[in-house]
Amino acid sequence: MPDTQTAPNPLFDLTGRRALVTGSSRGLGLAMARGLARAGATVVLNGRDPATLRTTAETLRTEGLNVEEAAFDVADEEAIRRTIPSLGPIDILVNNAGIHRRGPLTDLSTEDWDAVLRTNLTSAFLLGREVARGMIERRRGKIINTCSVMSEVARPTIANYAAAKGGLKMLTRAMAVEWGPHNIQVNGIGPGYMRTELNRPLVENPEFNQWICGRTPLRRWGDPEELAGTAVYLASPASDFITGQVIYVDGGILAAL
Ligand code: GCO
Repeated sequence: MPDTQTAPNPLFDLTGRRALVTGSSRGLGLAMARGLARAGATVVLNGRDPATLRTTAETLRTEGLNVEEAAFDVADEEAIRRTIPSLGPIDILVNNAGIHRRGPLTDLSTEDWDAVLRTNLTSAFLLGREVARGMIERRRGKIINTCSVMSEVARPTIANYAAAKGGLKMLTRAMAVEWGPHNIQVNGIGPGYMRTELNRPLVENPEFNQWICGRTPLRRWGDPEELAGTAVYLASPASDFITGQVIYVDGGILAAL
């Protein structure tokens, strides 16, 4: 009789699965990558800078986790076409890479608009299209798109980001509808205000910090590690009948007026 106290719960066991997590050198992507690896997956880390990616990979390896490295720009279609086939079968794709280029809409440059849409939205299409081909052949796959509370609401100075994250919510549903017959589940994770490098200017702004904590029912910023459980859930057999959904990990901010 197996020792049920220590055996991983098969509902959440990712042993033998290979996951690609984009933008996983740091922040939300690193937290989700660590969670998936702790659940047994071999995780392919991604970032644009090979040196930063190597440092992160070595840290996770010292924790006894199985990780590989794939440095490429998720906005670069040719790099995607070249790299994805070399990674071996990908069972779990987490489209997490994202950037911010904040500024008033009337002053927003077309370059800043295009850069955010390409990295935060188009990349999920490019990677999803490439990775789904293998998932369709194997008749099994999990795709998780990092959406945002900005998939539902907006605030001034982030129109490009909100448009991209709103689009990513609908791309999640479109992927779910199109690839569901192939037993591929596609869902989104919608972080609330999390303590990340991208948000450091906001966390360190006393007025913004007070506003966000006041608007958030749990009265605090989230920690990136608080996304890991939802990522493992959506990557595991526990969510095999869930697709086309976005789970918000937001401290309740979307529930509040
Ligand atoms: C901002 C923040 C948000 C959060 C996150 C919320 O400028 O308002 O950076 O975009 O990072 O996306 O889900």
